[in-house]
Amino acid sequence: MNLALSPPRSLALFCKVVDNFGDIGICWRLARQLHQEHGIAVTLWVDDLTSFRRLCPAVQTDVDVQQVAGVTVQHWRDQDGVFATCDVAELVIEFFGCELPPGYVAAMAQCVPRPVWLNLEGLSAEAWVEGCHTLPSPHPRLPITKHFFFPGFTAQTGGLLHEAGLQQQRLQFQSDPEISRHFLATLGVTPMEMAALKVSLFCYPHAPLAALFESWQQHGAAITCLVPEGVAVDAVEAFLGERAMPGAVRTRGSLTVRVLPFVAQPDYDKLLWACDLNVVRGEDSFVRAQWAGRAFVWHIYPQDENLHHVKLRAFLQRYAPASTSLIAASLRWNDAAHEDAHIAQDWPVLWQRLFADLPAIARAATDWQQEMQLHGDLATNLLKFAVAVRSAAEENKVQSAVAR
Ligand code: TRH
Repeated sequence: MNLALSPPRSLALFCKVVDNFGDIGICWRLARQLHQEHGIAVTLWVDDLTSFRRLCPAVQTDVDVQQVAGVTVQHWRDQDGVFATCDVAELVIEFFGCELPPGYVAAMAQCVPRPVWLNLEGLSAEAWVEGCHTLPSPHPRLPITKHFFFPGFTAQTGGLLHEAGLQQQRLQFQSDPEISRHFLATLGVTPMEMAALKVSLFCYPHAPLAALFESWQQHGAAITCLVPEGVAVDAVEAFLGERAMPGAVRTRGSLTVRVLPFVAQPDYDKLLWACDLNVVRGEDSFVRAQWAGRAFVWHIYPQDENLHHVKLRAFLQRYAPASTSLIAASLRWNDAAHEDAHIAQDWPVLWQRLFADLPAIARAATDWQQEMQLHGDLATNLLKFAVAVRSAAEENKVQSAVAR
């Protein structure tokens, strides 16, 4: 068998948790998928086991090396360490430009053949991504090249993370209201709260939550807002008038706010599937909301000089299900509507319009999912690219030998 033409059998995925849960959320999802669906021996190097445990309760925080769902989880403590070539995986991924331990890179450079080295970047709908996807970046001193790999929304990018059975699981869940009711009941949601319009809320603390809660109180029809523990704590506590612990609940006007436990990652999907509208943030929950087939409003991760507004607009332009009401609410929610005089409506009107459009947005979301799936899933695309890099390296070796 020509190894250069077969997918790598081992992977080392390096993840530094910059903040919150997205870094480890994405890496854990990718690690699991590459192991479970592609049979790869995966080692996930992660520096923050406490954050990891929030979304995967099986993780132990005081262990250096552990097996979780078939993946080797290695606590990444520092940049030190001397590594041998036998320590190096066939595929090495650094997430979001996190710097690999220098000793590991030195060992990579000594391997024959060299491992495939990828930098997995953040998700953006901006056009420049297509031009940068798969670009090589030779190491300044060592004979090894890293390639950039970008997730994205077009065929010229790496696509989106998407597990093989995901749509089937979701459709099964959504086709039987009893499954959803049972799931919500395990989180403490009452039948009366379930009967209302259900919204899950996952946003950053700077979101204009007071204005949102105020509008929803005046909505007329009942709204249940389900907030996992730890999300926008100050604003949630101001509404509740008590500590935002799981089980805390308060109704004012049309709006009931209930605090849920922060659930394990697979259950977070179910929460999205069970709600009529999802407010999501960052990168991973944003992608999961797209696969949920329900309307969502994205609270984008803030960046200097409002660069995130450019990213938000780039996405809204691409996202076919985005109705005028969804665009208006998304821009206002992210404080990005200054240039758009026509959407300077008051909050209650904005939300009323969006609520009226929810069924149509959910219908259009199915077409969007199908379009995204045409690009393949990120894990499979990444492996295909790794094979292409390996075979190109092999080809170069043959060419050089012939030339000699
Ligand atoms: O938590 P986030 O804001 O994470 C990130 C990071 O800030 C990162 O540095 C930045 O680069 C990125 O955003 C853009 O949002 P995100 O990406 O949605 O990740 C949240 C993860 O937490 C996701 O995997 C879903 C998971 N989750 C649960 O497992 N259970 C829960 O109850 C909730 C609310 C989320």
